[in-house]
Amino acid sequence: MPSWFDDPIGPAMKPDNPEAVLLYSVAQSLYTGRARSYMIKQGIPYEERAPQPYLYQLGKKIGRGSMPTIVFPDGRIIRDGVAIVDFFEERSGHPAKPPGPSQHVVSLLFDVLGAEGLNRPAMHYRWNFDEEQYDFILYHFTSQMNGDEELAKKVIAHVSTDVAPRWGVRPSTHAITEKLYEGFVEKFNAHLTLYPYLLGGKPCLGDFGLMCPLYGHLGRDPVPHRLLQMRGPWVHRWVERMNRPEPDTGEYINLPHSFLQDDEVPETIIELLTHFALDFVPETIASHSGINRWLEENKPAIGAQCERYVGEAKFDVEGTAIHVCPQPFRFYLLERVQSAIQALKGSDQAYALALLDTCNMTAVLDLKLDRKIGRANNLEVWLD
Ligand SMILES: N[C@@H](CCC(=O)N[C@@H](CS)C(=O)NCC(=O)O)C(=O)O
Repeated sequence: MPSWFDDPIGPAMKPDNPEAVLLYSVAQSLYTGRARSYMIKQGIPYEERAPQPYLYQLGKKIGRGSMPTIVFPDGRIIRDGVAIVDFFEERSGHPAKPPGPSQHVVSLLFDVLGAEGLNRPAMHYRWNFDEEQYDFILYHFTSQMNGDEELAKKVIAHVSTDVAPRWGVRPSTHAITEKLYEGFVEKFNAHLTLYPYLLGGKPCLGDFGLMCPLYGHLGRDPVPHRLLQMRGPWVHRWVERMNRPEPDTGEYINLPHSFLQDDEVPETIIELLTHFALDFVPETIASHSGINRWLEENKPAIGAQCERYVGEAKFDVEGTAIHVCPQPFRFYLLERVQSAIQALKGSDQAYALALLDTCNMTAVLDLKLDRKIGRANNLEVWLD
C-alpha cells in the first residue's frame, strides 16, 4: 500500500510514532485550536509539522492549502478543522456530543460562535498592538514561513492592512470590539467558576469550537493573553485545560467528568449566548443578505469552490457601523444548528426554541443561503 512518504508532496520526516497523524500547522493558527485540542482530549496521537512548503503544494494540487490539515499514515488527507473533528467524532461514537437535545443544539451553536463569533477580537488583538507584541508575532510568522523573515514581514503587513478589515477590524470599531470582548470574558469567566467546560465535566463540540479564537490568538498573543490573566483567570485556565489530555478539573471538587444531566443548560450559558447575540445576530443577518446578493449576481457553478469571503455586509452594533466581508463558512456551520433543531420532536423542540429565544438567537435560525454548501475533494463547494 502506498504511504504518504511516497507522495511527492509528502513530508520528509517520519513521525516518531508510526501510528501518529501529521498535523500541518503552527501554534498561532486560529482554526487549528479546535482540531489540536480535540486530538489531545481524545487521545489521538499526532505530531505537528511546519505547514510550509506542504500546504503551498497541497493548495496547488487541490485548490486550497489551509491550517489545520492532517495526513494519515496511509496518505489520506483531511483539510479543515471541522472535517477533522467530524471524522474522529464519527469514528469514535461522538464522545463530544452531549446527551440532551438542547445541550446538543447549544454545543453546535458554540461551535459556530467559536469559528465565527470572536474573529473580530481575535484579529483586533493580534494586529493593533504592534508596540507591545510585534516581535512575538514576527517570530511566529517567520516559523510559519520556513524561517524567511522578510516574507513573514510582508505577510504580516498584508494581513494586518488588507485582511483584518474584512473581519470588520477598523479604527472606528476598536472600541466596540473591545467592549464586546471584555463582556464575553466576564461572562465566560462567571460560567467557569461553576463548571470546567461549557456543559459540565467534559468538553463538548462547542468547547472545541471556542478554542479556535481562544488558543492561537486570544490565549497566546501577549496583549490578549495578559487580558485573560488579569480579567478572566478562569478562562485562562480553561484554555490550558483544553490542551491537556486529562480532564484537568482539580479545582472543581468531586465534579464528575461527564456532561450535566437532564439536558441542563446552565443560566450562565444563557447569559453568555445572550451576550454573543449582540453582534452575532446582526452580523449574520447582514452576511446572509450580502452572500445571497453575491450568489444572485455571480451564480457559481455546482461544485465550484465556495470562497472564504464573498460580497459585503454592513450592520450596526450599539451605534457603531461595522463593515465586513461575509464568510459562507458561517452558514455551513449554522446549518448544523438549524438541522439539529429541525430533527427534534414535540416538547424537546419547543424547549430548545424557547431557550434560544431567551438568548435572542431566534433570528438566525431561519437564515439559510440560497445555495447549499457541501464538501468535495477536501474543499467546501457550492451545491444547488
Ligand atoms: N474552515 C477552515 C479554515 C482554515 C483556515 O482558514 N486557516 C487559516 C489559518 S488559521 C489559513 O490557513 N489560511 C490560509 C488560507 O486559507 O489559504 C477550518 O476550520 O479549518
